[in-house]
Amino acid sequence: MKNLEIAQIFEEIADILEIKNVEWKPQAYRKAARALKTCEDVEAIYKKGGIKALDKIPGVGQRLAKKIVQYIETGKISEYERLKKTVPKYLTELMKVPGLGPKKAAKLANKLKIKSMKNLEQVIKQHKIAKLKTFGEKSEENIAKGIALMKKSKKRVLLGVALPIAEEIIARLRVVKGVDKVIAAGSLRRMLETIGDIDILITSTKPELVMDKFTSMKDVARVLAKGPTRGSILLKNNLQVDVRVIPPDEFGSALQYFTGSKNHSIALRKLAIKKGLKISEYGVFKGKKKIAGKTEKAVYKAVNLPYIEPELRENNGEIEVARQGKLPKLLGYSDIKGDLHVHSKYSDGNDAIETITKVAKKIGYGYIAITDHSPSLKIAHGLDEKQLKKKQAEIKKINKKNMGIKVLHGTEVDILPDGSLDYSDKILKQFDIVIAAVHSHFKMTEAEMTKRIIKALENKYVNVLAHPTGRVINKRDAYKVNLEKIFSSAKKNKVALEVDGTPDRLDLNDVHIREAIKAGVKLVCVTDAHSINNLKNMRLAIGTARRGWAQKTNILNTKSWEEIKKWFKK
Ligand code: DGT
Ligand code: CA
Ligand code: CA
Repeated sequence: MKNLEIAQIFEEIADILEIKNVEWKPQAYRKAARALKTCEDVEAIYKKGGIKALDKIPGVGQRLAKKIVQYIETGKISEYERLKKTVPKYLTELMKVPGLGPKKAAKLANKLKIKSMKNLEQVIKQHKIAKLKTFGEKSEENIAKGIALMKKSKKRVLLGVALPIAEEIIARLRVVKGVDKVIAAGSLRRMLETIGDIDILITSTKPELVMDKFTSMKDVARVLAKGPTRGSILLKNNLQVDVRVIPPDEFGSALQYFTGSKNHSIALRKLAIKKGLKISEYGVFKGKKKIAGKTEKAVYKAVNLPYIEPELRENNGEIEVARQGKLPKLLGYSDIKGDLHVHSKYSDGNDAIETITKVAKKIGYGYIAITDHSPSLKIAHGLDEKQLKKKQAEIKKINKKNMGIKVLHGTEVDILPDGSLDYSDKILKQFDIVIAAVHSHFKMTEAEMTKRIIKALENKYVNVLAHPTGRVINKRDAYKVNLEKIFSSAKKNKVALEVDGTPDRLDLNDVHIREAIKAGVKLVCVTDAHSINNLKNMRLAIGTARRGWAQKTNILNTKSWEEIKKWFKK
């Protein structure tokens, strides 16, 4: 699977040679790069037919075939290493800007004394490129657009955004003739909070049909690579999707390889080597003999390990723990009995309580808590006492209908800057469930914020702390808070901490969840839904909890409401 890597290197070599005004050679490298993007896996070609087989790839001659072999065997191409040193690093960076290219980049750098991307952005702001004779306004605009594009494509996409996209693509490929298995691998399968690109693995008796369908889907912006068994596309939303068709008897080892994480796989391979085995994407080998590869389970079994769930594969001790036979039995995706954090029309949600209840019942929940905001959160239309009465009466009426699900009257009450709550104890007492949350004054010192939150946890009516760190992925960092102290206070005060499944929250995150569990803290998986569509974000909360090694017993809302109520009692 080194094709793309080698192609990229060839393109860079071409760029550098072009800056140096070398003739012909750049075109040869570019032609070979294009060929590499669409041909079979070069490693496999080389294995089967040696350098002669590589030589036969259209666009790859004897000279470049040698370079490919060098890369396969050493991971480097010496000519590239040498050439790289002959041009400044910033120049190789600048020439990657779409709309700029090697020659223009060199010219600009020279004329305007640009030595970094930052410099380039500055001169654009000052409209210096527009004033250059050979460039002009249009050219400056294009370069600015190129930079914006580059930045955007570097950004990682939220799991909650990538997951439904992947599912849609999978659904489309599943119905193609000849297709048997279709599954997402990579960071998506590991439920990582953000996704670089989507990786899909397929088994099929007709790989060409899969590739045709894959590259001709309506939301494809650009086909990056298309070969008989592998393809790569850029969607119009700038998300890249890689698809590979795998022979059935290599499916397990390929799935293991492409699920990663890279560090997990490296650790696994090291263990295999100790046992005299070799693991690759093609299988587990003892000498030349293949001893496993069809299923992931068999791959792990070959090195004497139990199956390790994808969410654990981050090289965070899971291999060692698996060796000792002490892996946790993770919380399951259907273990949650009810959602404890949902907003209705009463505050800033989209839907009526009865509508939400019907959907929750359909999901299979036994209870659902409607937890609207308190008055100080004005933008969210927090509820005053009079509205609370009305809401409570409405919930009572719905519960009387015996829909087979219990609606809980809850609130997400603001923790004010001094740690007091936005409702009096007299009001708090009337709720079935009270979730406390920080929604303002994020910029306190760690000591102040910790004190503020602990004061709220000590209130005897508070049952849950919402999104405990306040981070918003790609937008806002967590506020400063001493989580260790929060954990011990939560434990002491019988407050559960949230795993909030809002796509850009996922708060607590995987790392904190594992620490919280070690500290003996109880957690709840919730959606914080503001519309019935958001209710399906529960799987994001569950996936995050699994990444934090959570078991069913660590998660309070795997229990019935009666049991939860008992636990809440202070
Ligand atoms: P992403 O896309 O950045 O969110 O993260 P991943 O984990 O999906 O990474 P990606 O798409 O680059 O590659 C998919 C998997 O392929 C990765 O998890 C492990 C495997 N893989 C990729 N490159 C290497 C490598 O150099 N060595 C090993 N052992 N595995 C690799
Ligand atoms: Ca990926
Ligand atoms: Ca990938």
